[in-house]
Amino acid sequence: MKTDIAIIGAGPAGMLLAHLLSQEGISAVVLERRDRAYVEARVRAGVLEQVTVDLLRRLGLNARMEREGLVHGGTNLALDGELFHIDLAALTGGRHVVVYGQQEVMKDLFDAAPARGVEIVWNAEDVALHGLDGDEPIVTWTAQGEAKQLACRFVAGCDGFHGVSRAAIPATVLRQFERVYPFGWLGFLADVPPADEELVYANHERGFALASMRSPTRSRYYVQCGLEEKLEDWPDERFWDELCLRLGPQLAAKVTRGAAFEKSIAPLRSFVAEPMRWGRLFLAGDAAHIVPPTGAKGMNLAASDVTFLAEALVEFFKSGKAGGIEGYSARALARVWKAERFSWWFTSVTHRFPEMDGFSRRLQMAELDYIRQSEAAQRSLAENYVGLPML
Ligand code: RFL
Ligand code: PHB
Repeated sequence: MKTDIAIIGAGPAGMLLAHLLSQEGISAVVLERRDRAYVEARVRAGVLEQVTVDLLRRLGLNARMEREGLVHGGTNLALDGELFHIDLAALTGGRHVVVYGQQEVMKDLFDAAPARGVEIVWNAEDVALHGLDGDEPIVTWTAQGEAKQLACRFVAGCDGFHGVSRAAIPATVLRQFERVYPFGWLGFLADVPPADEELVYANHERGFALASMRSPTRSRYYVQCGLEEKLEDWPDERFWDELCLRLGPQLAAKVTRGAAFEKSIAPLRSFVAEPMRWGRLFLAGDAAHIVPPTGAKGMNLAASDVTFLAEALVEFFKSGKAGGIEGYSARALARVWKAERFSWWFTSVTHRFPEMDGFSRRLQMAELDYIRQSEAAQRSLAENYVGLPML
């Protein structure tokens, strides 16, 4: 087998890149370790930045998102139960976010793949990358015990945090920067109407809580939890009680309880690998960086990375110029680090840290109170939340 770009991983980064390249007539094959049902069932991101919405429009994969996505021109913060509104649209010259689940984005990307000639190899086991520092990389894998290989011009490592691509960069070249947070998020998905029309990020003395949604009839809620906690420790009633306590009485009165059909615990981490290119290998999305979910940036960064990468590859294949390819890592990292900063900051002001003393707690309260009172502070939050420009 032969192709221009071998893409490792059929998550948002890999599939968006495959569609972008196919639109420009550049051939690509996506190699995915799991099957489609598994990838589609993973409950993850919920909020799309303008950049991601624009990308789906450019690809002509926006019909269902326009129909079913919920446009949010504002969001809310809560401090010990007291709510205040951040008018994202007014503060950013009319920008907004769209609530449309990652699962729905993936379904749209997979559904459109066959008609657009986007080739996906499912259940590709033991993917390995070879010859990345030469001109003719090769990707090998096994399919039902049979050895396979793909010759290509470039490899796009879109295989997430636990993939093989980042590890193919020599340790002497790769630099990794990391913060691990001493807590996780316990997430609940239930078919009950959301408590509010918009999201609510709540800082409470007992810990962080988030009220989010997938549709007018499906709610997504999170509470901060300890890393040692297990799902068995959280029967539905305990979750709803804790959530309501942290959201405060005003919002709790509007919470509809119901059976959760998905529950998960995700640890929080900030991570960046530099550079995002080595030889003929490019990293994009979670393969290169992780943000804590507080800023809702993970999937959106995957979308901005592959937008930059597709631009560089198109330039190379259409005009033979390598400038875009050589500049990809620096260009992507400049945007990534700003999202890292925002996600770290938003996590720091909304969560309870185990080592927190009275002084740190009061600084946190003062910072949130400052945001409530200062339009300048609200604007800074809003412009980061809706997504910084693609420079
Ligand atoms: P993915 O989605 O992890 O996809 C990588 C794919 O590569 C495959 N793979 C391999 N394939 C072949 N060979 C190998 N050796 C392979 N190893 C792995 C995997 O099976 C998988 O299919 O990475 P990608 O494409 O970079 O996309 C990143 C996003 O999925 C992620 O950043 C977001 O989900 C993060 N995130 C959020 N992002 C947002 O933009 N907005 C949000 O509101 C938001 N909320 C969240 C989140 C992530 C969460 N969790 C569960 C970590 C909320 C949560 C709770
Ligand atoms: C979600 O709905 O899953 C979600 C929303 C906002 C976040 C993180 C997750 O910041």
